[in-house]
Amino acid sequence: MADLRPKFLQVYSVLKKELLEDPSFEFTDDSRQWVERMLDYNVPGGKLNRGLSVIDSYKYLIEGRELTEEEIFLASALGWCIEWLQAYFLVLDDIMDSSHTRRGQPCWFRLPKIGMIAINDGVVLRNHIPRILRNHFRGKPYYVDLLDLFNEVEFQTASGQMIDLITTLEGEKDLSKYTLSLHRRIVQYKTAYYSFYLPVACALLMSGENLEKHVDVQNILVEMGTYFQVQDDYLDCFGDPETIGKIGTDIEDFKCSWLVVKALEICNEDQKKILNENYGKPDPENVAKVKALYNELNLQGVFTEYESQSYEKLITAIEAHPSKSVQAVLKSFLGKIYKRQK
Ligand code: GPP
Ligand code: MG
Ligand code: MG
Ligand code: MG
Repeated sequence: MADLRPKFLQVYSVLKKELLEDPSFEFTDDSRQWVERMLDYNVPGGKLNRGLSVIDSYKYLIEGRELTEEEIFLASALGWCIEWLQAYFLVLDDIMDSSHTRRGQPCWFRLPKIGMIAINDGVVLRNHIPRILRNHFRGKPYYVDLLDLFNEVEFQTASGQMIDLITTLEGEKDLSKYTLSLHRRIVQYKTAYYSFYLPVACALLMSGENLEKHVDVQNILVEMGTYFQVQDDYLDCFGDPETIGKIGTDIEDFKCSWLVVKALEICNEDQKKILNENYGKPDPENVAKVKALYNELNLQGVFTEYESQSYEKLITAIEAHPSKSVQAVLKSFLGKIYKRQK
């Protein structure tokens, strides 16, 4: 498939320009510069997998003909809406998780003179999405469905983020509640819907499909998203910060990570004591003890096993789908994340 990235990046410039000339706000030079810098810092610097997947998926869905320039533009605009949504989530998530770096640079709120203005920047990023949709999709028959989809997915993500956060509350730190089923619930909501279902759902709407008829596709994508967040949890501890562009904080933050859930599943009583004494503390010595225990329990091996099993299960589920073009969409998505290092 031809490289979609250059065209996709051109569309970013068009959308940014429109937002910087938004007639609903009387920009001053200062405010325009603020928004432009904020967008360039937070929106386009990631892997762009979610955004590019909209165009990719749409191509498979219409099968057998070239996309028109208009279709490429519209699929890219939807892809960028997802990248905007992601930027909004990440700006806020990094504050909530006390993170330091993101995409190989300091988190936005860590920059001088940004601080808690980052919260409002997150709100601005979020509000850009319906403006992009209105500018380019208002006349389309699927406009209402698009708005509804973005609202629904944002609600699901915020709900997942809420469970992710309230399980770590000070005074209620209790590892006995960290089970695979709690982990599943958290990651399904905080990650899977917006990262996996949303791009494909956008492509389905653009190709005239009714989303209610594609619950089976949603189920497979939620499975894939769960696998993706398990990878994220794994990389938080075992990934190379240079490669993933961020420094892990899950152990310090007492997160219900897949790693701690697995550790609790297989550890003996002495090892459980080490976890209880060291998990969720900011001191590097405590963190090092948790990491040493993860190594002792061979969690890298446990993860490798999980990874190949998930892959097999997903491929089986995908190949059971009646439509070859839907299969192609899902396989292409899976291919992008299997054994990822970043
Ligand atoms: C990823 O969790 C989840 C999100 C980015 C959703 C945030 C949702 C909000 C409503 C703000 P994570 O903290 O494991 O991601 P990372 O490892 O990239 O920080
Ligand atoms: Mg985070
Ligand atoms: Mg988080
Ligand atoms: Mg993470």
